[in-house]
Amino acid sequence: MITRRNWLISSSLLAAGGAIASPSTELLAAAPPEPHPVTADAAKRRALYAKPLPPGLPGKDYMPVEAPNTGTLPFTIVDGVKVFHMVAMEVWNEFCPGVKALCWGYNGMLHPVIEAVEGERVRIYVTNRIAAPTTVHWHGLYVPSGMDGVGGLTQKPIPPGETYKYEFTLVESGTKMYHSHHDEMTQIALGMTGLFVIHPRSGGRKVDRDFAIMLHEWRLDPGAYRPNPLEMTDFNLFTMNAKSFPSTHPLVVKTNQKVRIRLGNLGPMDHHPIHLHNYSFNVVASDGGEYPASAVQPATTVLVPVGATRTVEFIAGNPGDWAMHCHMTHHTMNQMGHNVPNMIGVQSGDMGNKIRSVLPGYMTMGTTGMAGGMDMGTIPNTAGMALPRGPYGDITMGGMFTILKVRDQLKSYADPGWYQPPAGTLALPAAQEDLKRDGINPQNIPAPVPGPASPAIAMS
Ligand SMILES: [Cu+2]
Repeated sequence: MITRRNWLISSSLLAAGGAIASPSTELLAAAPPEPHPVTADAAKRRALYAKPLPPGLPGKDYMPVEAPNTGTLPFTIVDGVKVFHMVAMEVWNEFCPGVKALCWGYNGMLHPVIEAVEGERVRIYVTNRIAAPTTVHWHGLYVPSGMDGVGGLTQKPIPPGETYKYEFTLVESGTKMYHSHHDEMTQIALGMTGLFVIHPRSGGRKVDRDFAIMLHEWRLDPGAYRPNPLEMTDFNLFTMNAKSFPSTHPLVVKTNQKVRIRLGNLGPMDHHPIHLHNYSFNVVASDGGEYPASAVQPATTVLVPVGATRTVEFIAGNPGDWAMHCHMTHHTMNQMGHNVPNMIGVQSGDMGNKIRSVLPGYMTMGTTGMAGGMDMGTIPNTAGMALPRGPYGDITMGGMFTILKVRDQLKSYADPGWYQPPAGTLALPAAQEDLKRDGINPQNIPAPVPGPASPAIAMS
């Protein structure tokens, strides 16, 4: 085999001998690239699973994932094959209190998880109960080409009312996905996506809790009841398993549990930097497989690109209520942050009602920002600034936001309510004696830097 070192030596010898020092294409072609370890392993697995292994069972061969706010598809076992039946259908989804829309999903759910075990054979029936032809593509799975689910390319789209059969052996473990691959712009925008979790045959690295969360973004115009698939940039509902905060069920864990969170993104356009407060987690895998140990990264934010999964793991050593959210600020604001004139510093008075009398649906931004609330009028089916209440006041976040609730004592994984911080561990108004001791005089506030004079604006 020609290694890079050999090649350098032979090149320098050639150069020393007065020959032309450029490498011949023959030499370069003879040096095979090192196979990626995951690809190499997959080749072994393909050989190993030429004869499928018996179906793995939850609780015995794997610990099922927990998918807050959605479900896992049921299966039966027939002659050693795990059989699923997906039904593509319209689903009414309530994103958050007061906002619902008619979406497209499967089996009455949005983003239901398919869960299986490496080495087993699956047979997945897909019945089409939406009004348009559809397919299901198995994203990141190694399947025969004719099972890849690309409408027109690898199969005929499934007509409304018909049932197609997919069947293949799962040769790789990992956090994979599935989604419609026919009229993707419409069908994905309406919700036809989900996680496909394949557990390693060995059981893999043990954790105490294993959460699965599908990220998504939607355009739902205020007052509308159908997401708009034509939107390209200005999405206004951001969800985890199809829910916006405060409807996202918290991730409830006991102190010191080992926690895994699998994040998938098949939203139409945006990548989501998901940030977990307090904890540094390890980013351990993508939909391509487990990262080699040398590539595992500690981080507090993981970017989940469109068309990819990321898996993070950490030990929940610090009790509390810890926010976990997309760090794009508009992705935690939902509809109220969109197409609204900037009203910071403007005395808007009764302007909203006046404009709405000629322009129904008009909204006015709060004049000190969004935390002051928005003048939404009475637009139905709108995620207005009806801010979720926390233990200390309004929580100025909605959208792609949930809470990791870590507790020393838990009787169940139901929502334990708000964290009660031990004495001395809560941010409070500073005591005068503390300020004095530390040499801080609150009266000593620097004057604002003078800016250009602006005319007084009164709009009432
Ligand atoms: Cu985001």
